[in-house]
Amino acid sequence: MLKLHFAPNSRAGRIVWLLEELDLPYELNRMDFHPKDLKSDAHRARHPLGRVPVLEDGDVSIYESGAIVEYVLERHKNGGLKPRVDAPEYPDYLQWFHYCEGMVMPPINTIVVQTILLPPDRRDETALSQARRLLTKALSPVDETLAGKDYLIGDFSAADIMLGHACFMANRSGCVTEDMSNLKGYIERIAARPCFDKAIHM
Ligand SMILES: N[C@@H](CCC(=O)N[C@@H](CS)C(=O)NCC(=O)O)C(=O)O
Repeated sequence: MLKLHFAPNSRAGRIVWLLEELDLPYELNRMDFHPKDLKSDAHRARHPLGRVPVLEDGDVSIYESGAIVEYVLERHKNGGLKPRVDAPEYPDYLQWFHYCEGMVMPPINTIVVQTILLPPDRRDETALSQARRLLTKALSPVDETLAGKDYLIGDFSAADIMLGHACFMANRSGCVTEDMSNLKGYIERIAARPCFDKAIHM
């Protein structure tokens, strides 16, 4: 049985969402998003930085949300969520899958650090407003690619599990501007998926 090490309001939600969409059974180790759990010796043995998500599958233990998504699709996929390698959508699928951690999450990380993790007296307003601007800029091509499409490559795919989750988080931080109407609609479609709703409220 797959075992997911999870904390609420984190990227671990992506893996819950994936496993629910694929209808795969899994066990959840629910931790608090707090150093007492994430930085414990037990969790550092699974992830050297004490982060989530981590997935265990028999003798396999793997971290990095994108790697976990690919691992699950290749070893356990239940009929899809990614185009074939020779499909015309495949390059776009790869691009948007990796755009998530490569371009969208770095400014989100800074926003979380500067608004939640650091104590108020150590926060840096300049770093925060730079990150907000950068995030809005990074979302602009996502808004453009969604013109006339429900999902990033047309049909729902694992690229939406990665980048759609990041877009939902970006919207919560107020960085999706009103003129990004394609992206606003996309986030509504993502939020309306029952498996996403389950993952985000877990
Ligand atoms: N690139 C990694 C990032 C993992 C990561 O930073 N996870 C955050 C939650 S979203 C975390 O565990 N933070 C706890 C901490 O920094 O102490 C991934 O995609 O899995």
